Amino acid sequence: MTQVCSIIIVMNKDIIIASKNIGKIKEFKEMLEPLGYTVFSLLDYPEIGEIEETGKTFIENAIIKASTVSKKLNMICISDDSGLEISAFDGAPGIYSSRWLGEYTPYDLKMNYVIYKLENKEDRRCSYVCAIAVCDKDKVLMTFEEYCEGIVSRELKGNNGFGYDPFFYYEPYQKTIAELSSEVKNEISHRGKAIKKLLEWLENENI
Ligand code: ITT
Repeated sequence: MTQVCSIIIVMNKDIIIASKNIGKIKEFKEMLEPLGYTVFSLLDYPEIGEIEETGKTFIENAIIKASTVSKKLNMICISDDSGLEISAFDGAPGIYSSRWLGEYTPYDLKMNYVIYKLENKEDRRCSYVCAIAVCDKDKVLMTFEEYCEGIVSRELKGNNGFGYDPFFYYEPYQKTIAELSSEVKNEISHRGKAIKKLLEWLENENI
């Protein structure tokens, strides 16, 4: 049965990302669709409800999401669990990044709160983490984890990207990630780097 599912994926190059996050899905599509993959997400499967992220690490949560959806759809699934780590906050919000300070609190408010808290702090380092898991039901086929290092800027800048991008200052380009084009973000970001590894793996596996 598993082999039959794999064959379907080989022929169609269909990929399902176990995510409802529009920003993430857009980045997966930007990187995978030019190479002939058709990317589906949980937005195409509203019947799959909330998945509880009970893991203690990005990788654990990525595996929970990919394996849960793989079992429900009976096909290989890919997931992304990611977040922001702020050095002066001992790595918070980390795996809680999306719900931190309230699930429905606008990101502008969350970022301005951080800027206020770091006002007199010297250590403004932060990093993005992205864990990707590929699962065939309970079987973990592969995991990747990648990072992007930055500093928390003193003001919000830029309208591209999503989430914390307007205050994530990427020193090599002297811009926030929200000021970078999506092409540049996909080159340097935690997710872009993890998706590149995923692509190599998919090609090697002939998926
Ligand atoms: P799914 O579980 O449905 O994928 P989610 O948003 O809940 O959606 P996560 O639990 O992985 O996913 O949380 C990721 C959060 O980390 C995301 O909502 C942002 O707050 C932050 N984040 C991750 N990558 C980011 C990026 O590239 N730019 C800005 N913020 C990012």
